[in-house]
Amino acid sequence: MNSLRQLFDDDSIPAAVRAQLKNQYASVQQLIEKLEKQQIHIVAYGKVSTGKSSLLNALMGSHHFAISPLHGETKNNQPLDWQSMQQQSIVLIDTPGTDEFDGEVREKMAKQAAQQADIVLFVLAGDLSESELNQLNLIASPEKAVLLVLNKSDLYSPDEIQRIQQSLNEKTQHLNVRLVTAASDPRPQVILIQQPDGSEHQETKNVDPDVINLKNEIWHILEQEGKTLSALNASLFATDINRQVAENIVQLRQNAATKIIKTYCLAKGIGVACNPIPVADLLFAAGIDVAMIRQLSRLYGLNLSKSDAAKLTATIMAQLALLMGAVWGVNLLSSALKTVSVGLSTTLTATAQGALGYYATYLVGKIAQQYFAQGNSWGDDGPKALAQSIVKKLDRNSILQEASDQIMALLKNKPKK
Ligand SMILES: Nc1nc2c(ncn2[C@@H]2O[C@H](COP(=O)(O)OP(=O)(O)OP(=O)(O)O)[C@@H](O)[C@H]2O)c(=O)[nH]1
Ligand SMILES: [Mg+2]
Repeated sequence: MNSLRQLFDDDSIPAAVRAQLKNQYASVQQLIEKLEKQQIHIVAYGKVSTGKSSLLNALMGSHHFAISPLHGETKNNQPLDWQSMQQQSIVLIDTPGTDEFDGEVREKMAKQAAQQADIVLFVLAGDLSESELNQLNLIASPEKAVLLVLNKSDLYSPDEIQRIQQSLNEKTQHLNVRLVTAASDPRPQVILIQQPDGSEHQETKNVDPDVINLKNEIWHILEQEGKTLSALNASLFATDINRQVAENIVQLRQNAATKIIKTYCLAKGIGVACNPIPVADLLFAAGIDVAMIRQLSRLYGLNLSKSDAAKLTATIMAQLALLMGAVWGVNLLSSALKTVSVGLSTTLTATAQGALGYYATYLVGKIAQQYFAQGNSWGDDGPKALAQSIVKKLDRNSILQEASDQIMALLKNKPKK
């Protein structure tokens, strides 16, 4: 049994069971497709020189969009020419800022921006002017996620920020917008250094952009819209987000990984139950495991090739074979047998073997997951130690029990041969 395709075509497995496995597999495919294909469009929008281009650069941590103190640095005036940058599933779109005099063009653009974007960043460098409020009225709607970004916050004192925030809240209370402050390209700080001899001199220190609140707000909007899975691997969320968001990201990935692993485990378990193979070969019937590892690698933004996935699988198998050599045989089979309830003696051994197939794939999946979660690394102590710690951590009997319950539930209507 080398692959899912073979399994889906295998007529020793009842057609209804195959259909069910196919269904589960389709939902894993959907999850991966969302991760890879669903795009999230974030548009920066606002008056000239409010810092739209620098804000997008700061979000991505790179200098993709040109910035300049001159008004009108971002020039393309046609919405179709808007500059964009794609980072995994997130597409950032920069729009040219204009001044107060071209209301009509702006109005058109506002509509375009609103239509195309999942999230609009309406960028301000101070309080809202009347023309900005008009634009905002055009963009904001109950269905549209709009973040009102008070940028250049480094230019204001905390009191001034509070005053501007208050005014912004008053002006926008009828609208569905959220307010957030940022500093996308803060001025360097001048600091006075006092020498031991009492003399003083000035030093300038660069200040990092501050877009943490903005990133968090973006994540919350994606959460509300059920789009977090798509955003999982975007580098936008790789660093400096708050603890709760970071925990959510880890959790989200773990849940998706568990779903992938369990789907492949069940497929393997059913395959083995219907076509029992010698227990000693279980570790090396690897086709399904390779496919699982490829899917897991995508979840972690790595996208392994088939041959790299096969190599990784072989490394993990080798560790398991070393570790389990002694137990991986009669011992293990007898503990698997214990999980199968009596009264179904015809399928008893088959189910027990299926459960072992499930367990082997489960171990491979969990070890690979840990390897990916550690950034494609075995950790300081190498693959053997990692495999060992996972085997130790997992409760073998409860996994075998879950496996045989699921296999038996699926196969209970299997016609007797
Ligand atoms: N003090 C301060 N200056 C900023 C900040 N963000 C951007 N700037 C400066 O504001 C100027 C305009 O920045 P851009 O990012 O080019 O602004 P833009 O909105 O894209 O401008 P246009 O494309 O011309 O509409 C540049 O000189 C930036 O260095 C900030 O957070 N603090
Ligand atoms: Mg610009």
